[in-house]
Amino acid sequence: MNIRTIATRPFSDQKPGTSGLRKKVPAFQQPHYLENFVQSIFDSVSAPKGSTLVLGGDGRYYNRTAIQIILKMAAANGFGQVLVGRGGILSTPAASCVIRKYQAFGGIILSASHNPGGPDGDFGIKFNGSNGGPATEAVTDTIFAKSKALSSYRILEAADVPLDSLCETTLGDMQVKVIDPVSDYADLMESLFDFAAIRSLLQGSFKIKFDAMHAVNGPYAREILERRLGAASGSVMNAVPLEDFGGGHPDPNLTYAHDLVEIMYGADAPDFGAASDGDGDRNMILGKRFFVTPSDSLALLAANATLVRGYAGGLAGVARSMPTSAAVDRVAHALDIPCFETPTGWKFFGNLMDAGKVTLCGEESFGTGSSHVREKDGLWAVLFWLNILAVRKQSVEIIVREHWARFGRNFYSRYDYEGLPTEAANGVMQHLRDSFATLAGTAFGRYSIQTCDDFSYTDPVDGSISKGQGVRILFGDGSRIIFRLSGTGTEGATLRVYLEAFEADVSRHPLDAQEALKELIGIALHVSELQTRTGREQPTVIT
Ligand code: VG1
Ligand code: CO
Repeated sequence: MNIRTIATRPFSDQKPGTSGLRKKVPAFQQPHYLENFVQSIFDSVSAPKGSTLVLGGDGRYYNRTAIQIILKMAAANGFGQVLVGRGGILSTPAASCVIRKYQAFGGIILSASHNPGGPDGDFGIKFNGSNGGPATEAVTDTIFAKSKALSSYRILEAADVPLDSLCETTLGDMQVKVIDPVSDYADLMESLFDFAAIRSLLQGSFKIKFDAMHAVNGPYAREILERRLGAASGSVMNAVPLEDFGGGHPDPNLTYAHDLVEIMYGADAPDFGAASDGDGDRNMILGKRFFVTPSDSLALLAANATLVRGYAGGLAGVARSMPTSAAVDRVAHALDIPCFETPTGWKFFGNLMDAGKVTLCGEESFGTGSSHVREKDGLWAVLFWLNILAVRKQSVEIIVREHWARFGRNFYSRYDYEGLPTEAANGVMQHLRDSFATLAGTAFGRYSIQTCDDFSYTDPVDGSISKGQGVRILFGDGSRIIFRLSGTGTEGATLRVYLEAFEADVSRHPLDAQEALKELIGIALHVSELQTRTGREQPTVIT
């Protein structure tokens, strides 16, 4: 066995963001760059000798190269076994499922999620612990500190390992086991949902369309929706994962999932449409010519959870990220269960789920999930909806409208300003923070500002504190404007503006969200001086 110790140099830019380290592919191709980060992970988590690691990614460009490097480094760092998805493929929720099912020490997931891929696109890497969830901030801080000081890494000198068939290979003292990336996950879904009821729904006149966006969920959706549930063949579109996602932006929203949106708003629209992102953890839910906001989707799943087998016993509690609308809070109140407000990013839900405090969680950014794994889960959300639809036998639109009539409607929208000069974006945030004192108590038309702050979170389980998680402008009637800088981009800065207004009056529920939020949008632009400070008149994307 030939283990080599290779000299590296510290890199200063390997700070994990909202979800792991994300950079352009050429950055990862720099000599020793990937290796530096991987060794920093191994040094930070100190796996006992002989531990099992799970490894896979969303199949984007550089996935295969990175997997071979990581396998050889795992062998040189004392792991006993690596479970790797066939072809190097594992969706993010499937990786979480496999870590938990086989009680692995942890896993490395290769993905830049919804960011475009290809030789000039993005790549990413993150570590998940034995609970199947993203490493906590304490761990990612340690990884970052090590990456800035590392002087060498260990790697086994060996030939590449075959990954395209289910087989076992030896790499030094380590076993590499290639596993079916879909079956464990599909079995888990079958244990949570009533597949017989969904199958009979899909075999009637009810039609669905699922857009895998040329990304990782294609094989999962084909197996679950078409094979196990009998949806008409062709119900899953763009089902073959491509290294560059067909040149698209694998982000399931009304802008980027345009193929699906055209179908769902077209003449002969199916009854239900859905899409997921690059690594399969996000979801967008559509009815016939009807869009369900992710915040409403979370609230609706919570309100209907007991209709679904895996959740029939009720929910321990729910959690949402701070910018996500408070629609789910109203459901939690009605159900008399706790509701937690966390910073953005799935890593903050892990402790709450491990402690049994919450069952469902979600984010406004098209992320929904539960304690069945420790990642958000795109197909799971689709199956949850289909199960509810199979039981309630009403359209998506009617179910949502009934929900609003009962709980009120939280109008919601997010404006993204992408690729801004970092200084200008920081300037907007600083200006807002400097304005807190003068803004509190100010009235704008029918809205008056009650308080402003920079969101800070104290984890109720381990007491850790996360500061600077987004500027909140809170109004007397529960409306909110939030400003936050993205932690997943790879070019300049992305400023997100989140807008929310509550409406109890049913006669105003049919209003278009942009119309209902017009006044708040005006206030947001005014108080932030966003347009003058960044020179941007319009957002890049509105969701
Ligand atoms: C974005 C979303 C956040 C999500 C994160 C990872 O982060 O806003 O809600 O958890 O992406 O999702 P940011 O920092 O850019 O706002 V994924 O599907 O990219 O792993
Ligand atoms: Co994702």
